[in-house]
Amino acid sequence: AGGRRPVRYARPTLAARAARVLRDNDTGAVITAAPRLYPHMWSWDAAFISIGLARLDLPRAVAELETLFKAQWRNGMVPHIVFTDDDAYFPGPDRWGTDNAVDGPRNARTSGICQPPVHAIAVQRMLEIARTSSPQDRADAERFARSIWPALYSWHRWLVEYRTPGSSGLVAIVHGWESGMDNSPRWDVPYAAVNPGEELPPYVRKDVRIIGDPSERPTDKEYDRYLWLIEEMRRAGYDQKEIVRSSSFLVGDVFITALFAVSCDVLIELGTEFGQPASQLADLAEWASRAREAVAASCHSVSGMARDRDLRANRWLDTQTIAGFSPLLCGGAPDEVQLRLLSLLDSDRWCGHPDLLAPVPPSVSPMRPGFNPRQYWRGPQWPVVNWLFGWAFERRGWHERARKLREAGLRLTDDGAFGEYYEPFTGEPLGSTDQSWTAAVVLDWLC
Ligand code: 9WN
Repeated sequence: AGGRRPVRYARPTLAARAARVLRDNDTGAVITAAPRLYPHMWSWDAAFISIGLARLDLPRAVAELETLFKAQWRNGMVPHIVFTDDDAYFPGPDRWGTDNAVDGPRNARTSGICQPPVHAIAVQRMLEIARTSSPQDRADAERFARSIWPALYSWHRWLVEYRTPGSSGLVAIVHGWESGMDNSPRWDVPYAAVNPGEELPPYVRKDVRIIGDPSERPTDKEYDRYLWLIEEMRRAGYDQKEIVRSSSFLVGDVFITALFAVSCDVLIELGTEFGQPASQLADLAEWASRAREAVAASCHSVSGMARDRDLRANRWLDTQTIAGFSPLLCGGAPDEVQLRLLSLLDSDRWCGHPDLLAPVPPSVSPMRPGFNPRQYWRGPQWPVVNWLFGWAFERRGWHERARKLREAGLRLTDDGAFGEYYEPFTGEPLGSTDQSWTAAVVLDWLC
C-alpha cells in the first residue's frame, strides 16, 4: 500500500515537525486544539497535548493542564472547552451561556458539558517521561502530580455523583460531544429522538467554512440537534441533576466508562505514591470496579462487542464501532470475550482489512453498512484513539500489540500533515491539519 502519498518523513524530521505544530499552536495562554478550526482549549485534547509536550518542555505541559483545571466547575466537572478570546469557532461562550451557571468557574468562560476522563492518564505519562529526562523535570512533575490529585479526584467523583444514573453502571453523556466522537453512528438512534424545537435560536456554522469539503464534517441536521441540546441545558441553568432528569439525550457511554475505570486505577497508583487519603483511594477502587463490571455487562452475547445504552429508551445500542473494543482498554471482561474481541480487531473487518494504508483501527469497520471513509467519526482513523489502545495494551503487558499499533500510527501520520483524522485507504489527512493532539501522540510514539 506504500507510495500512495507523495511524502514520507523520516522520524527525526517528523518529530521536529510535530514539535513545531505544538509551538505554533501555542497562543501563550493555551495550545489550541487546531490552528483555525479549533482556536480554544479542549479538555481531552489538552490531556494528550500535555503528554506530547512533556518531551519538549515539561513546565509548559504542566501549565496546560493547570489552565484546564483552573476552569474546573465548582461541582467538579472539567469543561469540554475553555474559551480563548478568538471568535472563529461556533458555538462560542455566548451561545453556551454558562456565565451565570451556579456551578460554573469564576475566572474562565467555558462550555457546559464534559469530555472523556483521560487526564489522570496524562499526568501519569508526564511523570514517567519526566523521570527519564532530568532531575528538575522529575521534581516538577512529582510536585504537579501531588498538587493536581485532589482536582482529579473531584472530577472523577463528579462523574459518579452526577453522571452514573440508574442501574447500568455506565457513565452517561447528555450530548454526543461529550463522547469526543461527535457524530459516530453510536448516537444515531438516540439522536433520532432529539427534536429541535421551533424556539431553536438561529445560528451560522463556522466549521464548514474552514473545512473545504463540508462532507467531512457532521451534517446541518446533526448540528440542529447538537444546538438544541445546548438550548435545553441553558434553560435548565446547567443544573446537572435537572439535565440528567429531563434532557432529550441520555446515553450510557461504554468507551467513557472504560476510560473512567482505567483512569481510576491510574489515580489510585498516583494517590498511593503521593500519600493521598485512604478513604478517597477506596472510593476510586469501588468506582473502578463498578465501571469495569458495567463495561463487561454491556458485551453482546454473540459478537462480544461492548455496547452503549440508551437510558431514555432503555435499550442497548448495537451499532458496531471502535467503541465496541472498550473492554480491551480496561479489562474485566471474561477471557473468552476478550479473545473474541482481539481476534475481531485483527480480522479483515478491522485492522486486518487488506486495503488499509496502515493497520490502525478505523472509527467504524470498513465492512459495515454506513461506513464512510471520509466523514469524521463515521469511518476515518483517528490517531489519538490509536494511541489510547496502544497505551492500554502496553499497560496490560501486551507489548507486541502495543508496538504494532505504534508502528501503524506512525505509518499513518508520516506524511507530516498531522491530520485530525485520516482516510483509511489512501491515508489522506482530513478535517484540520496541524491538529495539536495528533502532533502530540506522534511525539510520544517517536520518543
Ligand atoms: C466539538 C477538538 C475536538 C475533539 C473532539 C472532536 C471535535 C468538536 C467539533 O474536535 O469536536 O467538541 O467542533 O467538532 O470530535 O473529539 O476534542 O479537537
